[in-house]
Amino acid sequence: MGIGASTRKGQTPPPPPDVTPTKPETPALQEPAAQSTDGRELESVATKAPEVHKLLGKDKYVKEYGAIAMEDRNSKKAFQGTLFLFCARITDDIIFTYRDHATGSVFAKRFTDEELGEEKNKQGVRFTWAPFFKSIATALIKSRTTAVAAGVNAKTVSFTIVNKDTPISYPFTVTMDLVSSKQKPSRKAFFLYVMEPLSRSLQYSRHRATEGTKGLATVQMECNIKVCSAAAELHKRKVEELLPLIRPLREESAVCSHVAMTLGRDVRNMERHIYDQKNKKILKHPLDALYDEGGAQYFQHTMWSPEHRPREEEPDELLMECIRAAFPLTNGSTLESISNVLEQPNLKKRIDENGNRNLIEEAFEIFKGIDRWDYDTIQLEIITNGNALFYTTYLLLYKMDLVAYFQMDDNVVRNFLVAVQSAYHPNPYHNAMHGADVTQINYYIMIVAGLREKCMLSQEEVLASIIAGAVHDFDHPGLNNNFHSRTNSFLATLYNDRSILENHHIACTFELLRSPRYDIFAPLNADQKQLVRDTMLEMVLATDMGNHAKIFKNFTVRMSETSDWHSKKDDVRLALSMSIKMADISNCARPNHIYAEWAKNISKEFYLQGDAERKLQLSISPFMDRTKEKEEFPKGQISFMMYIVQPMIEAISEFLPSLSFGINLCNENKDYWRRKQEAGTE
Ligand code: 8BR
Ligand code: ZN
Repeated sequence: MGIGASTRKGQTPPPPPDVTPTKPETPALQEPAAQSTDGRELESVATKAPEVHKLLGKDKYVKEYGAIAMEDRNSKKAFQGTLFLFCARITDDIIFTYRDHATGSVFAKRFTDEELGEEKNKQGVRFTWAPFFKSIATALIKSRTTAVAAGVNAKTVSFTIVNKDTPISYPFTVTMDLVSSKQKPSRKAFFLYVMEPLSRSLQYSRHRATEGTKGLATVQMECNIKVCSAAAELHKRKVEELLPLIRPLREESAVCSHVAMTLGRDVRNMERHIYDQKNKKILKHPLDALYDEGGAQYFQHTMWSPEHRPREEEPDELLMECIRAAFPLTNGSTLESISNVLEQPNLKKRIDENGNRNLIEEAFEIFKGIDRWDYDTIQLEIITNGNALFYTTYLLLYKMDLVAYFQMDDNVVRNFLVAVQSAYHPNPYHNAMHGADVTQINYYIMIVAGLREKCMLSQEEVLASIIAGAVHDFDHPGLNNNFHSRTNSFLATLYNDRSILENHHIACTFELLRSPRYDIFAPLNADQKQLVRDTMLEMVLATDMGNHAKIFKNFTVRMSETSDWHSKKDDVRLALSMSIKMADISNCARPNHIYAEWAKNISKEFYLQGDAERKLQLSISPFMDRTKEKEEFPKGQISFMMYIVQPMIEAISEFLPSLSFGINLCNENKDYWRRKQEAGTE
């Protein structure tokens, strides 16, 4: 039986009762509906905001029925085709659809309220809306119209608009355009113009059959759920179709990014050497000056750590100004529209004169993703010549309006962020780009995923959390805590083998903050300073993976005991610690092309430590022996994900459910290594 069967005689809903208008009908629209375009796609339909319609009778005769479907009896053959009239979900547009049974072609015409008003006037229909809709609905229910070909790519249906109180009637014609055919099938069009009204029509019949037991709202909701799951299925299939095409391209692009990133780093190092040679002496970094005065001893972690002479980069003045112009987002502006500020006359002129438009535009494209889990730190690092940490943190401080709120000095903020960034060594993994990555994901968990609301964070805590992300691996030498302990390094002695590096990262940061040039917290009062400091200490120290089991257990116990995460300071700090810890290892739960890049980086760093251990005739730490890379590294990553990352993302998803997508991503990354292992054993 064809599609038209859903409205067989006997199951056809009865004609709607007469309307008794309670208020005068509005002839023209008060609020015009959004402009419709012929090629509207499912996605855009789904994201449009609902609108209040104003056409009297539309609810009753079109919307309430969901869909009125009729058979076209034009031909002698039964079920020649089916005509639907219904309101689109979300947009509430009125849609006429015709599906021809013989050819499978689908024709459709969509009207916004405004467009239908114009069409009604154009065709000279003088009646108000109620008789208009009633006449069309009745004609459809009683199969009193037919779809007639209007050329090859269109069908026309004609209605007679009557009003029982007057002898006059008006003709009204709708021409529907071809939207899907055998030659050019469109699954989306079929779904939107046939499946959706059909399932609504079925639901409506069910509602009639079970009247009294289920409300119409429930039936409509059930119908919408069905329609949405079918749409989701459609999208899933499309994604599955596209994935095999995208994967190799991503891999290729990852290789290019990696080369660009490594070359960028080498070039910057060369530049430093050339500069030093030319100047015959090494200029003192302000941090070194601080250490001369007896601060934490900067480069004394171990003689095995490669020499690092921080050089402060000059951030791009105009790019910073554009960031300040775009953030905080003001009423009505969205991340999508931030590039509009680049067209502000004063900025536009200077950008054009300065010649940095490409950099600024590209950076702004990346900034649009600041609220996304796949924010492109790697690309930002490449295009800004190694300044991803600076710009990401600078942007976040302005986006969260913290600079204005705490009356921070913009120059001090710059000095501080430049110094923090330059304190990161050009290690393969623990470099400034990792700092940027952790800052953004920690921000994501706090602001986008909802930790701030759940813990009712104060502005001081938000500030502390952002800065904690930025500084959390400050001056990391690329060798881990265990190496420091085993080699009796200066820092191991200083911190008594307890969270050696983490103590160093945060101690150096506060050492830097002692100087007015860098003291971004100077405007805060004593209590605020204490709160920021305590929060930062707790967060950065929590990144020591040596304390992972303890912190994780603490968190799961508190999860089982309480749902109030804001009343006790310890709970707030625990939640923030989990956030930065998750961010620190989040690369394993990021899209595979991002994860693969970080995995490559961490393996390089592991092998450099392994080389140092070999030279020292120490036993080589697990997963750090480059001669065993092929068999050990995938295993190590799989175990790390299974025993550390996966439980972490699962626990944090229970805490903030919107993060649960990370579980699948982590599984995909595990599968990535399993696939590689299988390929290796074939
Ligand atoms: P840090 O970044 O603070 O060092 O903490 C993360 C630690 O987890 C790394 O130093 C490393 O020992 C371990 N790790 C492993 Br194993 N694989 C990792 C990965 N893919 N990403 C991040 N950390 C990883
Ligand atoms: Zn880290």
